[in-house]
Amino acid sequence: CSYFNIISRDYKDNATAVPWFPRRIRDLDRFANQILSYGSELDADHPGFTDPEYRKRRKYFADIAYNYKHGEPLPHVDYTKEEIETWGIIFRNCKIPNKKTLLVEFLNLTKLYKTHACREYNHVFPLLVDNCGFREDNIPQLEDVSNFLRDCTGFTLRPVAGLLSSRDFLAGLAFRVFHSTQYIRHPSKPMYTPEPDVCHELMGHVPLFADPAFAQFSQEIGLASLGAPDDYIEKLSTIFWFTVEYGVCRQEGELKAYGAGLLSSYGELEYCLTDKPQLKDFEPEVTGVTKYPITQFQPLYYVADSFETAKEKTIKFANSIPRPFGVRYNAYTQSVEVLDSK
Ligand code: NLE
Ligand code: FE2
Repeated sequence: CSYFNIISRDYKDNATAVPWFPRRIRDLDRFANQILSYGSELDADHPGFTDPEYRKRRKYFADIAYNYKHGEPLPHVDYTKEEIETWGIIFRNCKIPNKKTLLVEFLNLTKLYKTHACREYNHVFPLLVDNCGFREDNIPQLEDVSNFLRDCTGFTLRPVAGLLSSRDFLAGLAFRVFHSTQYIRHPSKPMYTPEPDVCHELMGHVPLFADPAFAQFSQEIGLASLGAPDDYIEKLSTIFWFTVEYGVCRQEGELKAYGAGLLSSYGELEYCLTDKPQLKDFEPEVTGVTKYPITQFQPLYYVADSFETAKEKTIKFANSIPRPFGVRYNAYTQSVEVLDSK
């Protein structure tokens, strides 16, 4: 077909060519071959670096994701007793040793959601308990969760073998596809990890992708990224960071968390609504060029009025991206249509 006339895959050799992007949902299969680092390669400061069992497990998860093809059921995983325990700690009864009194405090992440999570999150979470096996003693299967999301908003999950480039990761969102890890964090550090894991995906991202307005907002970021120049990919992934990962919103005059990195971390969820971090209104132009740390609590959060206004602002920003064409998603064929002008 004539799809690829204007789009060159080896754009790096040709500064004026439009970077390649997926046009059909099964084109996402190509990303598996171009991951930046394989999921079993751990840095020396990773808590699992010196744990051979953990590394073996990470290799197992990376391999099943690497071999996954669009349309297949998501691989079923039998989680070990220890892995389910780690999940349980995060899901419920987080034990945090209090250094001052030397007592062990029993905290409850799912309790914290009532006061700290946005309305949409609290609406969906009980549905996940009822339909997808969200329980303290069970790590939900990605296949069940993906089917649930498909029913709600058409979002689906794909397992990912390692770190994707921002360009590839964002492109998935254009198809309402979310690349999800399936391994779990190392048991020595349950309260906060800088790296995504299945707890972060399931407790953080999944509930929001079941919300229609949020799903649409996420897809807009993805569509804006297709064929965009590198500096705009950087801005879009920064916008993603300050919204989908670490977004805070105002609801009935109160601040609430909707970012997945907050909702999967007891420590940061509590911290983000204290008076310690700085708050600014979400404005894509400004937000998109803000620097942020990736291994500690965020010093600054951007506040959105609603997912609708965040979406409108993002669409406006997307229109400023220099691209010689427009894009439109065709949900019937699960493909991206390229329009002559924007
Ligand atoms: N800090 C989050 C957590 O501990 O669940 C993960 C963030 C991944 C971007
Ligand atoms: Fe994430």
